[in-house]
Amino acid sequence: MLKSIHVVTLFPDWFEHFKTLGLTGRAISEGKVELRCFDPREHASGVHRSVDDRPYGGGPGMVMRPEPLALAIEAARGDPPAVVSALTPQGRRIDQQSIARLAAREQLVLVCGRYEGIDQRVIDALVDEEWSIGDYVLSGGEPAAAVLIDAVVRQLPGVLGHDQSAGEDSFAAGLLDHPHYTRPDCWRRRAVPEVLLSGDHDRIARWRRAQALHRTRRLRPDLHSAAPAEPMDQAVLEEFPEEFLPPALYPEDKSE
Ligand code: 4HQ
Repeated sequence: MLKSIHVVTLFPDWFEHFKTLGLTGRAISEGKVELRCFDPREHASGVHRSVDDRPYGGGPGMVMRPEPLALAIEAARGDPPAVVSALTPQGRRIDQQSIARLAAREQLVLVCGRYEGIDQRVIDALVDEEWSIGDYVLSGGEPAAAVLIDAVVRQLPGVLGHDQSAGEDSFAAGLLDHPHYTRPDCWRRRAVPEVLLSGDHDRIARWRRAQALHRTRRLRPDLHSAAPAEPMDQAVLEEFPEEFLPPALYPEDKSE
């Protein structure tokens, strides 16, 4: 189970607030997981401590210089060396299954590139795997590392509240979540679905399962085909068929 996350970044400040906030912040302050940054600039020699240089072959932008980055990665991976993961657009797309596997490791070493990227020789020599958060271009790997860390840390035992559990997330079941509602029961003439006010917890669970199935089939047919079916699914879908009309508007509402 995950104990420590080492982030190689030219912007350790990026993680200063991040590591204090929300679920991740609590997990760290309670000592359930440790987050440390390793800054290549601390390994850069010379008065200018420069960490980037112009690309061989010409062209716009700069490339991260190999030696300061390599020294930071070597400090971060420790001895014996942990698996080193870089956040890059070439990487394998992260999904919930990969998050579960990453959360099962003892240590994560996450390398965040900046500028046009990392000298390929550092990737060849020191990076074991590459991960991407999606097909769009970031200006640095830091937001991608933060996404990975957030998703991984909420998997750790005791990080979610006792009545929640990462294993019961709709996504863990391969489906999108059902819709959520809170008070008031009528807001701007929109009512909360009647079943949620019924107090019948089995019926509520069946309604939620039906909504998750409807939503996933409509919005993400790819996920829907891959999701494991529950024995009750057919019955649940007959009890709660997809509604094409929005719920009726109430004549009056109780919103503030
Ligand atoms: N990067 N998923 C870092 C990304 C990216 C992504 C572009 C990585 C810039 C310097 N990382 N370089 N998408 O867009 O992980």
